[in-house]
Amino acid sequence: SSRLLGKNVLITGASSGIGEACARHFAQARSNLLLAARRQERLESLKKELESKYSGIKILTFELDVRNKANVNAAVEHFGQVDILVNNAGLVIGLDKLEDITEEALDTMIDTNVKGLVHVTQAVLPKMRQRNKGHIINIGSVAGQQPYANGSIYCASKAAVASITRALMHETVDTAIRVSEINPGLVETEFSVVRFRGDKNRADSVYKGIEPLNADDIAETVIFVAGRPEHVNIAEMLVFPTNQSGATTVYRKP
Ligand code: NDP
Ligand code: 8X3
Repeated sequence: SSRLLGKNVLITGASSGIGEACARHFAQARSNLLLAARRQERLESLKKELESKYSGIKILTFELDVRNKANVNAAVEHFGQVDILVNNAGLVIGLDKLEDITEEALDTMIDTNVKGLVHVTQAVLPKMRQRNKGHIINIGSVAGQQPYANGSIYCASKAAVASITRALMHETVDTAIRVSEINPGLVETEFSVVRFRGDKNRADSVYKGIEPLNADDIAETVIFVAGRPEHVNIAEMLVFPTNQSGATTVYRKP
């Protein structure tokens, strides 16, 4: 959409999966990219690739761990004006019963998916309020609407994202700032590899017998949401692969 031309788009978790695909799609729409993640070398090679493909767009990268508030503030300072924030950085660790979840996994999920999203939003929002302009797009999950066994903390973290998104929508209702949430079902990214701590075979089994969404499918929805006219806010979207109907209801070809 030409509405995205020249916009400054901050994408957290742009080093992989949905965030990386969002970077490609916003670049194609001639937006400027502000790319953040812990693995900065990946951001640098993405930047090189997209700069050579699309002339005239500006791309900045920043090594960011969203769990660290000072690091977040430094990133947002470095980036300058943010027109669109895609709060995408997030992860799940393990598929475990509540009593088996380690303190480290608990902290990692809550600190990244909830506190990290809050840190980035807090860093960006005051300037959006000053300008009375801006769009915050949060990546939630079907898991935030439908908790499933062995997913308690991840599901809770995404339920928190839903609550924060809706509360913020209320808090900005008297402004031109838009707040949106996109809730994907199964998307094949590095998500399950991270979940199973690098066990690629186990990760692959999550997508056996079903054609999952890919990162581009979700990036297309992000672009759609971001590209509506300023008086239109897509408040919420739930996006499934065709053979998924709920968090754990998936049809798999035998
Ligand atoms: P990936 O693992 O492919 O990407 C996750 C991204 O998050 C990476 O770029 C990673 O970058 C970044 N990230 C993780 N921790 C941090 C951190 N502390 N600070 C900064 N960046 C961080 O998974 P997806 O693309 O699938 O995940 C993106 C979002 O989509 C997540 O919020 C996830 O919960 C959500 N989602 C995914 C679904 C799926 O089925 N895949 C379904 C529904 C929602 P780095 O490691 O370099 O920091
Ligand atoms: C990711 C989807 O169902 O694996 O949010 O939790 S699920």
